[in-house]
Amino acid sequence: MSESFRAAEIRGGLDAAGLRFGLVVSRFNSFITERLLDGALEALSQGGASAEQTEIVRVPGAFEIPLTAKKMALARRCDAIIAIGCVLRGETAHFDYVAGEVARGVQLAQMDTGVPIIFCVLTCDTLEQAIDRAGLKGGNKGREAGLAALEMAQLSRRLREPAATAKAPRARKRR
Ligand code: INI
Repeated sequence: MSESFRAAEIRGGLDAAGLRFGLVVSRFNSFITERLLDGALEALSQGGASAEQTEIVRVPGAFEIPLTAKKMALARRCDAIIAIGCVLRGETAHFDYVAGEVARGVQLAQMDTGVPIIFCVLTCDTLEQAIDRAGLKGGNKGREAGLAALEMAQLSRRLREPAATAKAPRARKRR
C-alpha cells in the first residue's frame, strides 16, 4: 500500500478518564462471581477509574442479568457495562436454557441500547473449570472483561465524534 494512503484508525485505549462503568453481578455461584468482580475492578482501577465512576448492581442469578443490564444501559448510567455470572452444567437441560438465554439477552441488550455490555458469564462443565478461569490457571476472565470495558467505553465515545478526516468524495449522480 502506498505511503500516502493513511486511513484514519480509530481505537479505544485503556484510560478511564471521564467514563463511567456498571457491573451487574449474579449472586448464584458467588464463590466464582466475586472473584471475577475483583478481577474486573482491578482492571478498571488500573485504567484510572475511581469508585465514583463505578457502580455495582447485584442480581439473583445469571438469568436476571440481561434485563438488569438493559435497564442500566437505558438509564444512560454508564459508558460500558460488565455482565458477570457463572453457569455450571448440572444433570438437566437447565444449563442450556440459562446459558443460552443469558448470552442471547446480553447481545440483544447491547444491540438495542448501543451501550457496550461485556460478556463475563462463565459457562463451564465443572466447578474446577470455573475456578481456573476466575483467577487460577486460566487467569481471571473478570480482568479481561475490565480491560474490554475500558477499551469499548472509549471506542464508543470516539465513534460518536464527527470524523476528523478530509471530505469524502461526492457520490456520482445516477443517470
Ligand atoms: N443461575 C446461575 O447464575 N448459574 C447457574 O449455574 C444456575 N443454575 O445452574 O441453575 C442458575 N440458575 C438460576 C437462574 O439464573 C435464575 O436466577 C432463576 O432461574 C430465577 O429466574
